[in-house]
Order: sequence, then structure tokens, then C-alpha cells
Amino acid sequence: MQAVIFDVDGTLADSERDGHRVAFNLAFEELDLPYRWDVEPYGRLLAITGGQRRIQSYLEGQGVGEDERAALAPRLHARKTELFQELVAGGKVGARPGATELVDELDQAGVRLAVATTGSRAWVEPLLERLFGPDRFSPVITGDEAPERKPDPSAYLLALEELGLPAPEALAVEDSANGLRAAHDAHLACIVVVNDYTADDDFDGAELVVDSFEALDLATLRQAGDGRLERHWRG
Ligand code: XBP
Ligand code: MG
Repeated sequence: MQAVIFDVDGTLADSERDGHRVAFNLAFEELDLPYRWDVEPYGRLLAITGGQRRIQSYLEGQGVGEDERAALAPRLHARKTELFQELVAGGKVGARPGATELVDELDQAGVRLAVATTGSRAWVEPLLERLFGPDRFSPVITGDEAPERKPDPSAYLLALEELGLPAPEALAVEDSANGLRAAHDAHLACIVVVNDYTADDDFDGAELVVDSFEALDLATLRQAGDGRLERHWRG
């Protein structure tokens, strides 16, 4: 295993419940819209990857016509992205416990670190820099570059292409069923670190499913990446 490709939202960063969700609601409020995404229903909306598509789908469910949706969703998402950038700059979005330690351990062992996320580059770069320091990941593939969003594998395929590695030489780390499917469709072994929103997802086929980064270390990742991990457990 020469490289680990990390997902961002819900994986490296605890970014959804108190981050993206709050930014969406602030944008709804600013545009005088009656919508609010509470904690529990937001978990269901996460099945739709990509914030703008999530908004489009929600507006359709609210009976908003196609033309109005086409005009409103990009505006809402652009403002939400600015508001999320402000949350990031204000230190309101943290790394998941154990994530920085694992990234440092991999880095010190000479394992290459990359990112493949559905999120928007406008906030991905500043968030990664704030949580892990400058230029820790290369490549950083975001929803802006990937032709399709997860569960489509394109973000991971692009990351492998830029790494110049075949899938068996890398390992994906994800938090959700959408992410696991994207990794597996790119023929990557994948470890899942579940979170409150994804604990009940279907992770069939994951090399390993754990509840926290604290259950992971370099040796475990190497075993999973080299396909030598027999056990499938929640550590
Ligand atoms: C998670 C997503 C993103 C975020 C919101 O991406 O689906 O859409 O929820 O970010 P991943 P944007 O788990 O692949 O990192 O509003 O910028 O899409
Ligand atoms: Mg995720």
C-alpha cells in the first residue's frame, strides 16, 4: 500500500451536523425561505451527494417548479458555501477524533496521502489546511473536478490517475455507503469509519468497519490495503 485516499465530510472532518447543515439553514434564512433542515431529517438528505443537488432535490419535494429550482438552487448553494467557509474560518468545523494522529503516522511512514470528496473546492482546501496544515494531501479531488459525484467512482479514479498508482496500491477511507460504493467501483479496498449519520448504512464488502479513527493504525491500514485483513469488526 503506497497511498491512502481519504474522504472529507464525515470522515476526516466532523462537518455535517454542525457545519454544512447549519450553513444550509443560514442560507435559507438569508433568502427568506421557510425551509429548515433539522438534525435528524438532514441525515436522510445526505443520501443525495453534492450540496446543490441536495437543495434541488429538496426543493422538488417542496413542490417548487423546475424553472424556479434551476434559478434558486445555484444561488442558495453559492451562499451556503460562503457561509460554510466562514464557519471553517471561525474554527467551527473540527477533525474527527484520531484523524490528525493517523494522518501524521501515515505521513511519517512515507505513505502518500490524497483526498477524494464530493464537497466543493472553495471550502475543502481551507478546511484541510486548517485541520491538518498546508499541502498535506496530494491530489485533492473535489466535487468541482470529479465528472460525477459519489457513489460514482470518478473522484477516486481521478485520484488514482493523479497518484499514478493502480487501485491495489492504495486504500480508501470513508464514512458512508455512497463513499464505500464509489471506492469499490474504483476497485479500491475501503475502510469505513462510521459516524452518527452513517452508522446504519449498508457497509457490505468493506475491508473493515470501525467506530473511530482511534481503532486504526498504520499496521491495520497496511493489512487492509494489501487485502490481508481477515477480520471484519466494529473496533
Ligand atoms: C459529502 C457531500 C457534500 C457535503 C456538502 O461529501 O455529499 O455534498 O455534504 O458539501 P464527501 P457541498 O463525504 O464525499 O466528502 O455543499 O460543497 O457539496
Ligand atoms: Mg463522507
